[in-house]
Amino acid sequence: MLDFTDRATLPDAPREFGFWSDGYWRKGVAMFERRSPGHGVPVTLTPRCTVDDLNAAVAAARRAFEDRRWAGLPGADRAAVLLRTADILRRRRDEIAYWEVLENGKPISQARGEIDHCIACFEVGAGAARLLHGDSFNSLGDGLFGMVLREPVGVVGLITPWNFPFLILCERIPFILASGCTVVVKPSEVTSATTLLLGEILSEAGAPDGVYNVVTGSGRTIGQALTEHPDVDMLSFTGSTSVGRSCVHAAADSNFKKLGLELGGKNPIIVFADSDLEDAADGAAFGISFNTGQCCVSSSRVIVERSVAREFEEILAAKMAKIIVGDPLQTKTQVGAITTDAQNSTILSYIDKGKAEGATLVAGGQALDLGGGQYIVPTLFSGVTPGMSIARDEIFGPVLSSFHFDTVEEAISLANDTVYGLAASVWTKNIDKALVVTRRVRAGRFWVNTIMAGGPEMPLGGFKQSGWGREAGMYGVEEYTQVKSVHIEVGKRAHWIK
Ligand code: TXE
Repeated sequence: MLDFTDRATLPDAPREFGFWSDGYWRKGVAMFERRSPGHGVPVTLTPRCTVDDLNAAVAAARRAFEDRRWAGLPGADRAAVLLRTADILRRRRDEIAYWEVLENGKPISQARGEIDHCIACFEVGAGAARLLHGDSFNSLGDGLFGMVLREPVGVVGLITPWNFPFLILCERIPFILASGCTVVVKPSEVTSATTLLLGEILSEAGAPDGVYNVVTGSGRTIGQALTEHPDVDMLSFTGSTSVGRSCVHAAADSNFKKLGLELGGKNPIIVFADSDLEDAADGAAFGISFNTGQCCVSSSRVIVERSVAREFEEILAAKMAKIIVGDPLQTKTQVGAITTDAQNSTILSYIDKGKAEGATLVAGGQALDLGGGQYIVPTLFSGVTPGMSIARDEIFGPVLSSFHFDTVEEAISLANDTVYGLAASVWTKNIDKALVVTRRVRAGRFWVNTIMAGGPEMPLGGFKQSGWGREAGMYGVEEYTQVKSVHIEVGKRAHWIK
């Protein structure tokens, strides 16, 4: 019996999972072995599903949608399922956090906090299920009445990444289900366990068979087949900008499925001289180190007013040196392991590029050997110029680049000098500067004197090449609907044929 409390240890043998389709666990034929990025030992076995498995899951989701076993229920009944799911998640919180840690490498205390956020997503989703409504037009004259109905889009395909396997899932599933849609999820092959566990949890909460299905496997086979599937009405994809682009092509070449895309970011944090520099440095250290910087909204570019740049960087470097990097199963750990070997190599190669291109290394800059697993110390580069690769590319690791500015215009222009537009933050005690920057920086999520704050009531998504559409809150649930204009004649028709 595994212990999921603060005494949690590694499993003796990897846990084997089936995949979840049409309300039941199904046995995989070939399996994928996942090693814990924090320890290097095998922790889970998940199925490498076939395209036939995917087709069967899409067919189950289609049946569950068309016979109205889910969409036909009152919103209150869908809400009840989502609220019961929140209750079960509360009960199984430490267990889900445990598998998340073993597959992803994030610290256990962070993972538990994320499950709390997921519970809130289900509660907000339940509210959305009850509040979702259309519109009416009583302004078309006495002879005509207009209604705008919101209807579920249908069968949704959901492709999720490895950085927040359960959190990204839960920022979408409650809203997909609230709208009345059914869903087939393809999680990242390296972090599928918690997405699979949600199948039995939703079933226990009363979701009818076929409403939520999970097909595991590689992006190139299962993911690609889902994006091309002619019987999937909408695809929500979170991952790299390059795969996001291939989703657009696949949608165009198949059935013009509706798309929601949350892609990369190179997010600025603007620090003015009049800010509380201690607060801003704490925000910047958190913004780049949280989840080892493997976060689409990581603040990876700090843009600081030149008059305080040296002082700010000293405070920031001192704070970064105090961050506790280590074993993700220890509750005191703040920064855990890098999730994949490929990502680890990418981050280390960008640290080398930063040095080679002439930036000054102020903090970190090296891997940490803990005798197993892969760790990188939070890193700060100063004197970064816009042409450098560490200035432009999404590194997706704990590597922060510092730029200096003299005027508000210069700060805004540096912040917008990226193809991305996911998130941004500004630190100042001057309300005018805060508002000017908030209005002018192009990003879907914005923080003033804070960072990565918020809840599932607020929409999330990006401008520019960071994606299309919004997830969470009422904006999120509406993405999974389409509107139908209904025109009702009142009284006797005025005849065309006299
Ligand atoms: O992402 P992929 P990767 C960025 C980040 C990172 C880079 C590469 O910069 O370094 O992407 O990470 C599935 N058709 N982000 O390679 O490949 C895949 O199985 C359909 C930012 O891991 O985009 C997984 O489930 N699906 C990001 C999901 O896509 C395909 C989070 C994401 O993997 C597919 C992750 C295909 N052809 C990475 N190929 C964020 N916005 O948070 C792969 N997949």
